[in-house]
Amino acid sequence: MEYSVSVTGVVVTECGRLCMSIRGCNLFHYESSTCYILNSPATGSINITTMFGLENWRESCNVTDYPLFGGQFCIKTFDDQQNWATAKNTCSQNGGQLLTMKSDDFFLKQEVLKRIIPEISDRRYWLGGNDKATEGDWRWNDGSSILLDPHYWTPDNPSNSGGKEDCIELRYLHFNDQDCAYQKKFICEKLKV
Ligand SMILES: [Ca+2]
Ligand SMILES: [Ca+2]
Repeated sequence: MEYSVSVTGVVVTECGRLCMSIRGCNLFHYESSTCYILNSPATGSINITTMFGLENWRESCNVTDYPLFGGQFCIKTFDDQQNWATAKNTCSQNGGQLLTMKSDDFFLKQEVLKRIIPEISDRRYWLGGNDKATEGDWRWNDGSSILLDPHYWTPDNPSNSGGKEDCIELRYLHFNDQDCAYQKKFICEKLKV
């Protein structure tokens, strides 16, 4: 595979951001602190294992059915539909948690999700954020704050429509606040061990 750019001494999230920032970049490979950018359109099907260098990163996420992405997190999508609280429990029962997309890994996870969620499907999945405790104070399930930055949210959200949107769904690969009672697909993650 031919790479048009390589940068050393970066972390994998910077590599993802670099790819995002380069027009035409749709592949990157990260290995040994070096970021390799493929700056041309891919043809045929995309092999995410090769794309993210996973052939070198088949490290344990405790269970084999959670693929490791970006060298640091393990993500699995669940296609059965559950309300937010049930989805949260299902992730816990699987030894993980509903997916977080914090500011230091948002763009990398967005890139991963762009590739593992089929384009034609309804890309709506529960994520692990809510403002149940205090309206408008958005928190991940570990208690950390979620910024009201338009880079992360879909336009005009969070909207708290109907006064009852307290859970975050992934929509168009961004955040939308939604009624926690709705049944949705969801995404769990495990941290690399
Ligand atoms: Ca709300
Ligand atoms: Ca909303």
